[in-house]
Amino acid sequence: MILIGMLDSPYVRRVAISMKVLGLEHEHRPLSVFSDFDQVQAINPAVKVPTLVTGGGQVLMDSTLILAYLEELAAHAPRIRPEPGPARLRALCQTSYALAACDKAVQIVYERRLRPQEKQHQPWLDRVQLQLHGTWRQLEASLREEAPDCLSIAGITIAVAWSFAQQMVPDVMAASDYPAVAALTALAERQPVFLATPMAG
Ligand SMILES: N[C@@H](CCC(=O)N[C@@H](CS)C(=O)NCC(=O)O)C(=O)O
Repeated sequence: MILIGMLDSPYVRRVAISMKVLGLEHEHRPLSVFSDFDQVQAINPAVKVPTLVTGGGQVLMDSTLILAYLEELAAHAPRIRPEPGPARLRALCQTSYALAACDKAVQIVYERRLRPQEKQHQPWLDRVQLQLHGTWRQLEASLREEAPDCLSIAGITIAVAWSFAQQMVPDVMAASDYPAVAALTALAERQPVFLATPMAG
């Protein structure tokens, strides 16, 4: 199996870390959807990462769909989500908010980096920032009730989303506003699988 995409993408990083937790051997090709556009396009015409090339050569994208497939492959490996029931639903809700936080932070990065300064639209940026803060507030409240294992899908996704936000839009997100999120992330980032899968890797 081949995982395509750079680890500065929170979606790629959540898959890469989960694959290590699940013990799934794979090759990682850290191609950029921007500077390696043609190479990614040759593998996946949608030019989206993460892209997984399966052992049989099929091309699968979207981190959530990739993880659903990988969890089936690794049926006997450590489980990275709770058993069906209330705990699983909580994990799904937390994961959905963490993914929304990734989407909103990525939108800010794209607006700032890909549009010329004079074409940036402040009302759009204001809206996205409002959504981003609402998302993190919801997650902070949820973690104060019950924080997930930092090596579960919910824990991995929250931690990569928060590290991404801290690195890419630090002016928008203050760690002191979201202490439970920051604490879970600090714990996660100390784990060997996180250390072996750095954003800059
Ligand atoms: N929902 C997707 C989002 C993936 C995504 O948007 N990846 C970005 C990189 S961070 C990408 O492929 N950007 C290129 C583009 O959208 O053109 C997932 O969970 O994998």
